[in-house]
Amino acid sequence: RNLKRQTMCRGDINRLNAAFLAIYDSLIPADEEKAKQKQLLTVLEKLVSKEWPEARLYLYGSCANSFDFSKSDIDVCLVMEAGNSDKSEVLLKLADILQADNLQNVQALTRARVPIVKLMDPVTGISGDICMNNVLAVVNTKLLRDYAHIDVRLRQLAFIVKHWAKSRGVNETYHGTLSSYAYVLMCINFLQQRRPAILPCLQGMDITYSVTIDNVECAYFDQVEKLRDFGSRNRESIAQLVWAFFHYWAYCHDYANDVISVRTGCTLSKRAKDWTRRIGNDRHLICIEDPFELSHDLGRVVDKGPLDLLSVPTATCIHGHAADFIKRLQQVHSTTH
Ligand code: 3AT
Ligand code: MG
Repeated sequence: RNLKRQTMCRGDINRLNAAFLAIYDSLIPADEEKAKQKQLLTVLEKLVSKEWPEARLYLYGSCANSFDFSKSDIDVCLVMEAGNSDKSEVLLKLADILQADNLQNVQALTRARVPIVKLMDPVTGISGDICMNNVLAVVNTKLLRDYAHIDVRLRQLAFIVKHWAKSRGVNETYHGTLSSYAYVLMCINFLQQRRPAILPCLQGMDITYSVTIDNVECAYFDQVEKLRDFGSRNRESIAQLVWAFFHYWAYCHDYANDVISVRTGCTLSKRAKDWTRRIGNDRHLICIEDPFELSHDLGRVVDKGPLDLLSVPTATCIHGHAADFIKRLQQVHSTTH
């Protein structure tokens, strides 16, 4: 009987694996789409260098960290010495240049927390945002991309989690929920803590890459091609990991006292970071340390009553959805036995 039960369980896992991998495959952008993104970047580079020959453009965010879904917008960072002009002036000028070149829906949002110019390219159909001198984002993009190269299960898990978060409406910082960047960090931290570990802690290893940006030192081991076998002792499948991910964040993480920390590969105490009470709008209900800007809590945006979108606290919501999810898995399980 036990043997039969085990075989059935494996059957369930295989079915779930196939379902998750099908979702993952359906979300991966096609090669032509990546080529179009490069084509648009080249057009933008030409326009920018005519006005500012020293300026450079970098892709960052999901289009460059390998966690992008098909048909995503691109995030571009303009890096240049602004001289006497401030960011707003440069972005307004950039918006004029883009408009004159027939890019569409061009809009300079100079008062946003991260000022940007929005655009849509009628040739490739791709939309994007251009920010300025946000070099830390370019570097944290590289960190995420490097982690993704170590074990394919990170990309698979992050796709499923992002897909879940977007479908559930819990991936919108302006509605008091977490950013995609925060969810990917939760995936990395979770895989660092599996036993055997599936991901290492790159910032705890020998340093092979180091840059200092705005007085923040960003240093870690980036020769990830040498770590391709790192997770091979752990044979967990994507279905097991998705289940374990929700189980871990629903029942095992101590939200009241702990901080999620990819930099250390484990958790830190909120007390040590002094993230124990609300300061202004920063509530520190779910604490996620930025891997480089250590005073930056990516969970600080999480609200207790995420405005009109959700009527329950996000933390409870994440627990609730995960609990739902697990209940459903258990139902699948019991109906097949
Ligand atoms: P989507 O595919 O667009 O949902 P993404 O990976 O592009 O996901 P975001 O749109 O949340 O992620 O953010 C774009 C990039 O900006 C990702 C990261 O490099 C950087 N970033 C986002 N939020 C923060 C933050 N709070 N602190 C530092 N960098 C951030
Ligand atoms: Mg993005």
